[in-house]
Amino acid sequence: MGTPATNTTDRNYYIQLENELGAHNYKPLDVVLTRGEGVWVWDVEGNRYMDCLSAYSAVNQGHCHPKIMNTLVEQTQKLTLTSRAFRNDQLALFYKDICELTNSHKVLPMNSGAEAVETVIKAVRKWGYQVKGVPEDQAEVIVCENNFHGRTITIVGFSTDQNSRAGFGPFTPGFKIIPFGDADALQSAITPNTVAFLVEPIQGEAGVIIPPKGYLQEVRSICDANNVVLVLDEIQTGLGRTGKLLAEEHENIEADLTLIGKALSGGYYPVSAVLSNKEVLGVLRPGEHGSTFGGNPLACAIARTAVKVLVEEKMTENAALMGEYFLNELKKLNNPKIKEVRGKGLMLGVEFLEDAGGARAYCEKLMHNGLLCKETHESIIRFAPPLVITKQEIDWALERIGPILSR
Ligand code: IF1
Repeated sequence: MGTPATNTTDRNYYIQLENELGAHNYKPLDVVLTRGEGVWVWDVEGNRYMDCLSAYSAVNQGHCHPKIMNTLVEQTQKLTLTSRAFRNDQLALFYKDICELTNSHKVLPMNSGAEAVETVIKAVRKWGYQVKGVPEDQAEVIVCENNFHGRTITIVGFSTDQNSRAGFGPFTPGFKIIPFGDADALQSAITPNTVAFLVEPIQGEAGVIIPPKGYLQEVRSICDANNVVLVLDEIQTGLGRTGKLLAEEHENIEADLTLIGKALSGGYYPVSAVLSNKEVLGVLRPGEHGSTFGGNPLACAIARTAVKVLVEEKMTENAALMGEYFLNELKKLNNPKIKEVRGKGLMLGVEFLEDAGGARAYCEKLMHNGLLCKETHESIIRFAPPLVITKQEIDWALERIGPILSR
């Protein structure tokens, strides 16, 4: 198959090449995108779609936000990567902006969300040995059923999703799994060797699972009473997605360590970070942790603008307002096959009954009507558009969702 002189508009050219040359670790919808702006994306054939996935909440600011792009172009022409063997003029400013924004007092920058999760596991284990007095190699971290924290061997080792873990053993020891949303289960699982509880404030991949009201407050008290570090994975729920800057704010608590990523760069660059407001990161001494790209000047410059526009353009407030409207309208869907409609801010899920024929079929139909979304666990459709969405754009989406999801 020869390469066409210019980018062909025939999506099948791209699909066949991907199928022939790429590993098949994804089953994407057969739409080949070439341009994005705000909530809209266009495919190679010129069709326009509303993006209701936002790259799993990495483009909260909307596709190709011009101010973030300008920062990327500007910084790219100055300095992109120095390694952490030397300092640069963007890292300290990134620390300052992020700490002021999130009321944190220490930051450890990484690249992917999974790297931030791995980093926090190393930090809490070392804190356990050096500060809490847990015997060497006995540290326990408690996680929840149906968690999603990334794809590394250690992380999938404590997943309860067979697709994520089957065939990848042997796994890292030192993790206990408890039901999500059950504070008593956390209390019962804690031992003198427990160093941390790692949990998503709302479980995204599990299907927008919102814990009972008061759960995070109970968890906060239990961790305080047992000298257990509370780690909230806000890589998907953070940075405005649920209508608060961090989802923990819905329950007026503060995690000891918070993980952010994805929208931290507005979709321009892999940037993640471990935020701390408890003395834990201090256990990491020079040479004990790091990464080639972690905290590079390009990543830091982009992240600074990405959070700046999030705040300046009141995207979090918009997510709360538009999310409530979107949720209330979705709840009006009149389809006996719908089991539940739920969400917080612009993190919404429509769950179908098992015998509804699967959420994927609905996603395919929505795609043919100009709306891109993704099913999770066969029976749930997630709706998570960029936080810049307007009421008019939500109405445009509802005009398409209504007829399709009501059948
Ligand atoms: C894929 C899922 C979502 C995350 C939370 C850590 C990470 C993620 C709460 C790791 C990443 C991504 C991974 C991506 C699809 C997407 C996803 F379907 F996989 F589970 F969003 F729900 N914590 N989630 O959601 O961050 O290393 O990817 O930067 O693996 O296909 P990452």
